[in-house]
Amino acid sequence: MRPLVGVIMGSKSDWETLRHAAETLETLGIPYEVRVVSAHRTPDLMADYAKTAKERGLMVIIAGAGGAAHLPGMTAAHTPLPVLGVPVESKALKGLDSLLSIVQMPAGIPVGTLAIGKAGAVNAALLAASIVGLSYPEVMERLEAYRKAQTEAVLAHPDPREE
Ligand code: RP5
Repeated sequence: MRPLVGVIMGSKSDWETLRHAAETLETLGIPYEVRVVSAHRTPDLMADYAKTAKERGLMVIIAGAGGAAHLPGMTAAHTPLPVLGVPVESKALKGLDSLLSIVQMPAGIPVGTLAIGKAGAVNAALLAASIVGLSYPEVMERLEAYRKAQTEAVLAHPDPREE
């Protein structure tokens, strides 16, 4: 099946974070593609990727970047698709720079911004599942099953000292 979610990142070094989004999409059986697309190093590729995303059938773009993280905002500027931004934890400022770069979009072009790092990557995929699930009931069912299993796992082990 053709990809419904595009997972892009500013650098190969972001994969360690974004792979958690990819793994979560796989768990939920959502077809996706993965690309390194840099706002700074490959600006033309970024514009082309974003401009053609909708006609290629993507429904959501997950964009992860670190530091002066322009990728999610610039991607959103070139497509009407929902863009979910994942701030990658940077060495110098621990990802606070990435977070503020992504979250502080001026009114007019939104980026749905998630938490810094792995939690943000996983949640971006879950949010993508909620969006895709509006058109694909089987995806919504798998998302609901994922959440039910998560609840049951917590309830099954109420004692935090348990090994
Ligand atoms: C950003 O610069 C990338 O998203 C990455 O998080 C950061 C560092 O990139 P590399 O120098 O590791 O390629 O554009």
